[in-house]
Amino acid sequence: MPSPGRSAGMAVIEQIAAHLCANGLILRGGFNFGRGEDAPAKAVLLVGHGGAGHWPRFRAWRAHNQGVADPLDTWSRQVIDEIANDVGARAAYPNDRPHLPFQQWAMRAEGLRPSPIGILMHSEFGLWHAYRGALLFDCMLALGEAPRPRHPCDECVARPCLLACPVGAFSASGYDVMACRSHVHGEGLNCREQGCIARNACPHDAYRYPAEVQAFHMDAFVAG
Ligand code: B12
Ligand code: SF4
Ligand code: SF4
Repeated sequence: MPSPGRSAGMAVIEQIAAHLCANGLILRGGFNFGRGEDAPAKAVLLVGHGGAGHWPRFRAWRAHNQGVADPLDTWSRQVIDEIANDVGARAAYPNDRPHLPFQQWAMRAEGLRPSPIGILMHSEFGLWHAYRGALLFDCMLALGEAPRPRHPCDECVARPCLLACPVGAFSASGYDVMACRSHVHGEGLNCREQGCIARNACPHDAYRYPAEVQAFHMDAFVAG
């Protein structure tokens, strides 16, 4: 447990990072909310994965938990709830309702910016990363300034991600969820089996999820 003082120390953050690492997850930065800001806590640390680093752990867990509903969310809750309990934080999840602004938090925590297709671009992981939860603290954390990483989209002139969707779901007016959904539910076998073609068109693909992981997420998208 962190001391009840004003600032949780680096030791707590290192303890969290080690516990996450043992589960294939990583700390995705954090920040202190501003004084007077409408916020659910005084500080937040984000938990997620870069590439599919979590997948072997999750798959091993799933082999012993067949038939569990929302398996990735359930596994994430088990791992992150336990850590939250150990360090005296509250856990929050991206699919909790009302939806918490995970992408806005990620922009503050790691200095990320959105790609033209909505997914946040990461200088190392490209479009291949996501958030599995957040740890909310009722005390300030000893955190430095957010990094200001390179934004690869700034240097990408061709923008193939915007051209690849077979139904033109991405345009200047945003992401056409209905067009995407009806294609994925209908003729879009490629999207269902191999993942979003627009996301896969990005050349920053060193951490691209394996086909099995992409198919898992598309199944969830179709079912949702
Ligand atoms: C609702 C939702 C959806 C909806 C609608 C998206 C939309 N039009 O906004 C649907 C079901 C369609 C969807 C789909 C996907 N989503 Co989604 N989604 C969410 C969810 C649960 C809530 C978004 C929200 O309303 N937040 C509340 C507002 C207040 O928070 P916010 O930070 O301001 O919200 C930002 C987003 O809405 C974003 N946004 C706007 N348009 C789009 C379009 C896309 C494609 C994305 C990814 C984001 C996005 O703009 C806001 C920026 O401030 C978030 C998790 C979360 N809690 O944020 C995930 C989240 C945004 N989704 C995510 C992902 C990866 C996807 C998919 C790419 C993956 C998938 N296969 O499921 C798909 C895209 C479809 C595809 N072609 O594959 C990730 C993004 C990670 C990242 N690297 O940025 C998140 C953060 C979940 C996570 N666990 O990490 N999603
Ligand atoms: S294709 Fe280019 S613009 Fe699109 S997400 Fe990748 S780097 Fe960014
Ligand atoms: S999943 Fe398929 S239809 Fe939906 S945005 Fe991606 S490429 Fe387009």
